[in-house]
Amino acid sequence: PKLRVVLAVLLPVAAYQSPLHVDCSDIYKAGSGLSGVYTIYPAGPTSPVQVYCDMSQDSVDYSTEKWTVIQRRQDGTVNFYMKWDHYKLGFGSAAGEYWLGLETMHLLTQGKNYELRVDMEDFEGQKVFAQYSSFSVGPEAEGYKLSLGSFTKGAAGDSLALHNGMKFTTTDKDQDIHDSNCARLAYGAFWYANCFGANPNGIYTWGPSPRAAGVQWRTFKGLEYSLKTMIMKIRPVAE
Ligand SMILES: [Ca+2]
Repeated sequence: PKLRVVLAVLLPVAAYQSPLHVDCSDIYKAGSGLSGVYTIYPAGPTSPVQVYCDMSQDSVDYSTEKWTVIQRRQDGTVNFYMKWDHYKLGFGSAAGEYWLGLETMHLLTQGKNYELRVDMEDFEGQKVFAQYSSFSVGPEAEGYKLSLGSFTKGAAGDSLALHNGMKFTTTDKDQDIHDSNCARLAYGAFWYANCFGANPNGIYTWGPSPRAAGVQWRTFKGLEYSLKTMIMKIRPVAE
């Protein structure tokens, strides 16, 4: 009899499907206010994705940021010179360096309106960022095309403008507008044009880099300097 009472209490709870968190903003709303690795479900309950949530405070108004990190370079421990399938599905570790994956980025940005911020730091400790009013990634059938809003702020300057509207290119899938393959020329993978102003997924080469193949942001340190950190993160535009 006691068991029956317990079941009667528990069953309605078990039958209730807890809401699935789609991004770090949802996780924050559910009560988790700390930065760290969380599981999100952009494609539903059968497809969990590990992600790093940046819940740090805004330096101006002290509001919590709720950023979902989609790309992170910080120490060169993960090889980013990868092919299409890896960029489609994601690779690396949410606790360290990683690429979230184009399919997940597409699903996320199809569901909500996001803004983009790119944080970066050089090897002398100088930290800057670049922020954009919107960020979305189209479906694979359209080459995971990048749609970027206007540059809104940041001392890093705008190095992504020429990437807006471009399809994604990897060493084994050339969708750029250059005669050759920009992913091979720049040792990376990105929404290359002819070829790039930013190369976030380039080779990690610890500072001065004689050729344009490093982790670069042209309007910050030029195309012969590979940055120490590069972090791309998104959050829903004020709801
Ligand atoms: Ca090409």
